[in-house]
Order: sequence, then structure tokens, then C-alpha cells
Amino acid sequence: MSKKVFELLLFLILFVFTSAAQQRPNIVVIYADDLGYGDLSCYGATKIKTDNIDKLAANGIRFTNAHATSATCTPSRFSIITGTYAWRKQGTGIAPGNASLIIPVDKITLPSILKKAGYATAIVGKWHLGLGGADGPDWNGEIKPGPNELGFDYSFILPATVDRVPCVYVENHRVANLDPADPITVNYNEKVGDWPTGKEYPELLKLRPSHGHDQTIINGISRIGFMTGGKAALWNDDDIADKLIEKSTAFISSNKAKPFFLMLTTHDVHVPRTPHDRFKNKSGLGTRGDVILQLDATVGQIQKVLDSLGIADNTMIIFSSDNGPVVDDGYADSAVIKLNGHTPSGPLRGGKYSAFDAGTRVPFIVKWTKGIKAGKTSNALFSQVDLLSCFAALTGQQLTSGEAGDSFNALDVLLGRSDKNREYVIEHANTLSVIRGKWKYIEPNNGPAINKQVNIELGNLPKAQLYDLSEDIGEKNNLAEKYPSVVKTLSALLQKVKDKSTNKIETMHASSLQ
Ligand code: NG6
Ligand code: CA
Repeated sequence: MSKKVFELLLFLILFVFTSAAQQRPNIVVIYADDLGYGDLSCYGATKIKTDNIDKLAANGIRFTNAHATSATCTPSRFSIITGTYAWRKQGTGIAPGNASLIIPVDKITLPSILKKAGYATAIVGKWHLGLGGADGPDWNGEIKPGPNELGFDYSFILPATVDRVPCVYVENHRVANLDPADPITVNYNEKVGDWPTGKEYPELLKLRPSHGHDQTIINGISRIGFMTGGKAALWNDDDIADKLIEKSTAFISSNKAKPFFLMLTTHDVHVPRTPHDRFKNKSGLGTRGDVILQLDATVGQIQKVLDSLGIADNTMIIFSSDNGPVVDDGYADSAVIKLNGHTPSGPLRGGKYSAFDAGTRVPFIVKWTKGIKAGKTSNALFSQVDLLSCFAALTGQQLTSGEAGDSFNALDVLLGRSDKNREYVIEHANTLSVIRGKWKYIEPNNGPAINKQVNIELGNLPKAQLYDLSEDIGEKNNLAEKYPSVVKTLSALLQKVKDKSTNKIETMHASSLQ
């Protein structure tokens, strides 16, 4: 081989190698809880400033029409991790804190696809997908199966929600800091042990419930469910955000040399809202505003760690939320009276739990300096259920037809190279809706029109609803009677998606609907 040919070969090998390396960014998904479409200044909020998240958007792509699959947490998280709709499977509603793992361990998942591609994988934060086998989690022993059996090499989780017992962190298979001499007992039906409950002793509370949330008191806050024991393992509510940053930072730092995938699922801005002193009374909007600032600071901290390690440019950060906003979700934390004109849903109707768009249309931002052009706003219709297929494509993997059947490859849209709408998006609340192009159809449903406790319109109506989102983003004008053929086509499409089990459904010819 001549020297020239050798040099050329070397150049080619190096070129292929570096471009392959570039295609494999680190991936950090920051998944907020109950954050609304109108909660960030980069999405039009004027009463609060979210500088760090705004910066992410300015340096990346801000999506205006991206959707969580469901209007509550457990089903949205189920879908994002499995690439299948939760509503296809029984038992995927809001999970109690002692639920068994609801995701099968023998199927492809968001972390397992990246693990297969050589990524180090971790989840830090809220889980809420159940733990353990049929008998539920053994809090005093080995807690499995759980995230580690689904493809996460490392997990540091809040097992369910912060308003549900047990109020302890689980690190990999064990409750962190558990003293074996003080075992944990959890019960969701009746009181266990002698720890006081909010119902019996409201005078002991530093944060009172507005509805529900009156069972065992932990750290002056009464929760859903009863527990006793595990005193040394109890979390400190005020520093949960800091703890999650600490564990995320440790994972990022020790894996900086390989590609890694971190799913940071924050407790903010879910109830109970207990901002750290650094954020208390800083927003002028009460505790809900304060924890939005805390969430923004979390994003800033993660960015700072990536910068300091020199790996920020080749790290894709995706920021989103699991469902829409709620102001009073069960604690009298004065969020309602201090709202001060802030509109968590932005221009959208409804909120968390709702079939109206604020239930599932959420902030969605992607930043990847090396891989995408900064400063774009994408109006493409996008669903979080597609992330699994996007990550498969990003890492050059082919899914077989039975795998993650509701997840389509929208990588070009995710990276801002295309603005093509998803063919349709299914939204799941009490009822199912389908969005296609400008149209949104909500199935007839006999559920209540409003949830009075949380003061949210649920979007249930016994007759069909049809909205033209291009002109009526607030879903005020029901056009179902005016356009019966559109209703017919969309209800048929929805039926087809329902019937198709989890296999991919082929493209429907309905270009007139775009
Ligand atoms: C509801 C809780 C609410 C919240 C929600 C789950 C009551 C009265 N309300 O049942 O506070 O925990 O479940 O929220 O208990 S989610 O974001 O995790 O889906
Ligand atoms: Ca949620």
C-alpha cells in the first residue's frame, strides 16, 4: 500500500469514527411533573421568569404542539418508557405507592434500547410505575423488579409520588439509609403503627390538605397511605430537588467518558410543594411559582455540570412534562390565591386530568449544540410516545414490528430537520381524543364536566366534540354538528388505533384533514 492510499484510508476510518461518535450524543431527559403549557416564560408566561429553561429553548428547538400521551403521570410515563399506549393495558392508571411493577420486563424499553447501543443508563427522580412482583415491593429487602430490570443501570427514585407513602428513596434495589432494626410497613387500606394521621391530628400539620391527603403525617405533611418505620430513611421534603441534582451529577461525572442516558424525573412542580429556602417567596406567585423557579434552577445546574465537564455540546437535553398543570391538587398551599394572574395552561383549555388540550399539550424543548440548529420553533405535531423509536433511529437500531408498536420514528422532527406533523396524536384522559392536522375530536363520554376539587374542566361530554385548533386553540367552539364527516373519519381513525393492538397502523389516506 502506498503512503498516500494508507493516509486516505486512515482519514476515512477517522472520519467514519468521528461522525459515528457525533451521532451518539449523551441524552438527558428532564421530565417535570404537572408543569403546564403556560408555566414558562419561553412559552408566554409573563408573571414568572424561567431563565435557564428559556436559554435551553433559545439554544435549541421549542415545540408548540408536542404531547404527553396522558393527562396523568403513571400512564404518560408508561408510554414514554414502553413506546405503547397505557390505555391498552389494565392497571396503568395513577398507581398507589405499594403497586407492583406495571411494565413487563421482557419488552424493549426506552432505556434498554440505549443500553443495547452501549449507553450507560440511569433514572433519578420520580418513578410511579410500581415496584416488585405480584406481591408488590418488599421495602425491607430486595425491591425488584423495577427500573434496573427495565434497562436502567442505575436508579435513585422516589417510588411513587411525594404525596404518597413510603416517603423514602430507593437506590437500585434497596431503600436508601434503611436501618434494619426499624423496618418499614406500608398499607393503603388501614392504619399501621402509631404514627399520627392528618385526619386525627390536623394541629400537627405544617401543610394541611385541601382534599384527600389526610393519612400518615411525615415531616409535618399528611400523605396518601399509611406507613410506619424506616425513620432514618425518610426523605427531607425541602431538599428533594437538591438530592436529585446531586445523584444526577454523580452519574454524569462518572460516565462522562462514554455515551450516557439520564432520565431526571423531577418532583417539581407536583404537590406537596415545599420549595427550599433559596426559592421560598421568590416568585411572588406562592409555592407553585417558587417550585417552578426551583425546577428552572435544576435545569441550570444540570447544564452547568455538563459545561464544567466539557461535554455540553454533544449532550442532547430534552425538557418536558408528564401532564398538564393543576393549581390546587390537594394541599392548602395558597397556590390558588397567590396565582396573581399567572395562567399555567396558557391559551389552552383544561389542565391535568382533562381531555382538553392543556391536559397533554406540554412544553417540549430539545437542545443539542452539535446536532441541531439553535433558535427554532417547531409547530410540528409530536408525541412523547415516539421518543423510543427516535432513540432507536438515532443509535442505528431497527425495531421489529411487534416492538413498541405505538412509537413511530420522528427523529427528523425531533432534530428540527423536518416540520412534518405526526399523522395523528392520541390524547388520553377519562376519555380518548385524536388530533389530526388542525382537527381535534373528543369521544363522547359520560364523566363529569368539571372536577370541582381541583377546579378543572375535564372535557367530558355525552356527545362528540370537534375543534379546529388552528382557529380555536382554546376549544370553545364545538364543530361536531357542522362537520359530521370529519367526526366520522376521526372516530374511525381512533377506532382503528384502538383495534390495532400494539402493531403499527398503516398510513390512512385522509390528506383533506391536514
Ligand atoms: C390524585 C391525588 C393528587 C395527585 C394525583 C397523581 C388526591 C385527592 N389527589 O389522586 O394529589 O397525587 O393523584 O398525580 O389524592 S400524578 O401527577 O402523579 O398523576
Ligand atoms: Ca404528573
